[in-house]
Amino acid sequence: MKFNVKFPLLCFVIAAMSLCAQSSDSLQKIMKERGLSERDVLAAVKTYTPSGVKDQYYAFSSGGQSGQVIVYGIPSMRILKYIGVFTPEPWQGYGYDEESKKILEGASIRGKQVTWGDSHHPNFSEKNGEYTGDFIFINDKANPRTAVIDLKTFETVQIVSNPVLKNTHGGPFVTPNTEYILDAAQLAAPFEDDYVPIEAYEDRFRGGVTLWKFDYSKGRIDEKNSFTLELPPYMQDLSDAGKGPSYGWAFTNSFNSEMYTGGLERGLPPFEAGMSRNDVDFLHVYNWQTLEKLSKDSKNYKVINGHKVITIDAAVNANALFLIPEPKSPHGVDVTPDGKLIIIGGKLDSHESVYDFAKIKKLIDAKEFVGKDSYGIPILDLQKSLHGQLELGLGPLHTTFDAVDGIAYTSLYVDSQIVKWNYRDMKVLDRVNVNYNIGHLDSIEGKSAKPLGKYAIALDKLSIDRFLPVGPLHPQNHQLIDITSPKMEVIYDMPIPLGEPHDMVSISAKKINPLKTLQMGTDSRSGNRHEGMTLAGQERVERNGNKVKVYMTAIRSHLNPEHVTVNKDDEVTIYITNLERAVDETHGFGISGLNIHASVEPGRTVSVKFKADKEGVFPYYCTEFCSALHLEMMGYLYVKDPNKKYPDYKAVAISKLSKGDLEKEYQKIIATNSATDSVIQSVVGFLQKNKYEKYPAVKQNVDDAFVQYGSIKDTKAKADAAYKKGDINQAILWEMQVWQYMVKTADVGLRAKAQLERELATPMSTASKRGEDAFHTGGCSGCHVVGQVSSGPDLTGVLLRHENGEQFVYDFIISPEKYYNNPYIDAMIKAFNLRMPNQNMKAGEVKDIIEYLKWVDENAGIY
Ligand code: K7E
Ligand code: CUA
Repeated sequence: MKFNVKFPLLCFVIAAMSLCAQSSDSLQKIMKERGLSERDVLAAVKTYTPSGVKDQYYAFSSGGQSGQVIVYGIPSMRILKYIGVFTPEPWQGYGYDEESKKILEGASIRGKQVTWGDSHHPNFSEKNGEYTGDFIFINDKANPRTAVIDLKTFETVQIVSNPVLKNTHGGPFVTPNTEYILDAAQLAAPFEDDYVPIEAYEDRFRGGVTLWKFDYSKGRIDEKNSFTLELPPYMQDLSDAGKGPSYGWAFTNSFNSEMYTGGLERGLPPFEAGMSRNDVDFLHVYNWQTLEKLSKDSKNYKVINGHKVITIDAAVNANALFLIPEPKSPHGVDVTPDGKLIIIGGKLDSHESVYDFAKIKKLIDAKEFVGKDSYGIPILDLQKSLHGQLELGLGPLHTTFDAVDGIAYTSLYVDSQIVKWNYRDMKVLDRVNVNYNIGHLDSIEGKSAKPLGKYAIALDKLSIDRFLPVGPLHPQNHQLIDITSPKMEVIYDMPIPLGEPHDMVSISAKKINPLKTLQMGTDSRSGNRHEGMTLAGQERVERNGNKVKVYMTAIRSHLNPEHVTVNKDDEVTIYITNLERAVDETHGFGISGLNIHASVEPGRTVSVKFKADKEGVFPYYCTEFCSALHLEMMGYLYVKDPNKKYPDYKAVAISKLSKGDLEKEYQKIIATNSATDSVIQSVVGFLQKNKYEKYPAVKQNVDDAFVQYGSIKDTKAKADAAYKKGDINQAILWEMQVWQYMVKTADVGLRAKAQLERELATPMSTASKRGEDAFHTGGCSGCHVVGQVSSGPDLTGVLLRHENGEQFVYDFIISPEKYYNNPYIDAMIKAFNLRMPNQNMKAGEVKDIIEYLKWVDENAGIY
């Protein structure tokens, strides 16, 4: 393999990164120390994403046996979130708060709650075959369930369990306008829930594909209007929906057309031997639009477990179900972006088989069949259905597509490779080794009607020797591959330490627009207002018999109420509302020893419920480090036995200070509060003068600040009342609370002010924008903070402070050491105890920085 990047080019790359010439020496040094090749450095440049910079693409990967979905960014491969789906996830309170418990309980299998899932295939909602970025669907193979994740909140909002299939795999594959979500069976079993001996396999065991109707406007699966197509017990596998010319049709593989049932204990060869005996299995071809019509007339279906199952006969009679032989025990089936061809991974056959939908349709229309299977399903001729077959290597499994027409990437499980090939003229173009044993693979929006290409991601099953060893259970390996040039190149390895992800999908970040906070009082799982929404001042405890409801609020940095007393055996529900409006000010709520936890994001109302079956004192507290007083964000739940007598305790006097000392302390806090208030007033004045309400993001923060500020009046009244009564100690405590509100008001207010300043600032020229970057990357911001004196002086007005300012600043940045004896500079050095170092800046960079400083001055009135 050739790799022609020589030092000068690398130098150019580095120069383009606006590092100074000298840095290439240190780069060489680091490369040597770390044993990096030039190719490694290029790979790093392709994936490295500086602090604060966001990725271009989102990846949503299945979390395998963890039952979760893993979200990460491409190309940085930084993990962003694990979304709890089939499995409880404590951080998000998923499976611990009442709203999410309901979702998990809704996913019970025959009344039994299953707390793990084997998630395989995440897929996006689609419009015209293109990803919309509104929803992600994911299946659980082990316990046949399908989940809906709303990408406004990145939360699971629904899980449905399959009423007739006992094990599914070919799902959730989405039709081009998200009309239906396919969920195909894998391990055949009786539809009914009763016992059936294996001897009745051909009679009573069945495969099938469930078509879950999706109500896009509600964002939920409509179980009533969903149905299943009965299929022979051929062990169906992966599926895909047609699009374009194949719109309305869907395709499902199978691997046991032999209907072999094994039985080592009966002296028979195992499943694996009998299931791979025939040279071919069956590709199922069916028309979901016709099936939808059949589902409206009861003569076409049986109702099993309250669910419509369209019979094989009804589907065959309506010309909606056909079989085509496919090379033995295939795995993946992928419809090309244009919907014209269907690519089937050989698994036990070294070929990819490409079927031509136009040819299939012609055979169907002409009713040209080579026979019927034992269930009466017409079989089409393999050769007449094929566009072609191409030998790719050992164990071809899955395929994804490039932005360039005709280019596909296929994983080879046994060979541990990705093959790039052209499915139009059936030619292999390139291969790259991956580490090791790849299953699915993806390219950006690769399975949609409009793939973007750019990167491929290999989902490797084994990592073996790639990472620091962590015991006999090894992480999986996701490898990022640059596919922009003819030769594929692995540029990043990311261990996935959470289950075995089978598949993933990726999407342009522009298509994902999640909420940053919630509307006050929202139940995030339903999107509606929560019945337990509690605003400031509405906090209370209500009792009805032995049912106790606590309406609690959380705001930096206290929970209200802070003490809750209930009787033993009460049934307690606590509703918690986070009153914050500021982004990322999440509070958590945990009670010690009761297996209770909730995550309460700004605006959210969530509830927890438990039976207080043990007497005692149970501390509760906020579980997110939300502010400097986070540890103080706590309270106690007391569970009393109503039949027991408890001794009486008198509250102990808190303060041992003399009256005079108390008075001094009181005056001090009064002074602090009035000083803090004047800061707030100046911020408020600025915000109001500049019409903050016109800028939604700013308004959100200002509103939040006002919520904090609004609490001051009552608190202050309490302080004054206590002072009047002569309880100075109490007055001090209330004044301290006033100060807490003020600090939080000021905190959010200043954030809003900074935001507004940005909004109001004159637009930056390209040069000043470059200058700002150089200011940061060149190290200036290490000592200088614009608008503020820091380790170095504030640079606002620096161009005006000196005679011939621009020239002076330019010369000073280029060679500061020449000025160390200049009296003004010398005074500065003494004041800051620091000398401006030579940052080895380029002339162009310094000029840009001066443009940036001019922009700062233009906006200095605001800074
Ligand atoms: Cu090939 Cu479930 Cu799609 Cu595993 S599946 S790899
Ligand atoms: Cu709220 Cu910690």
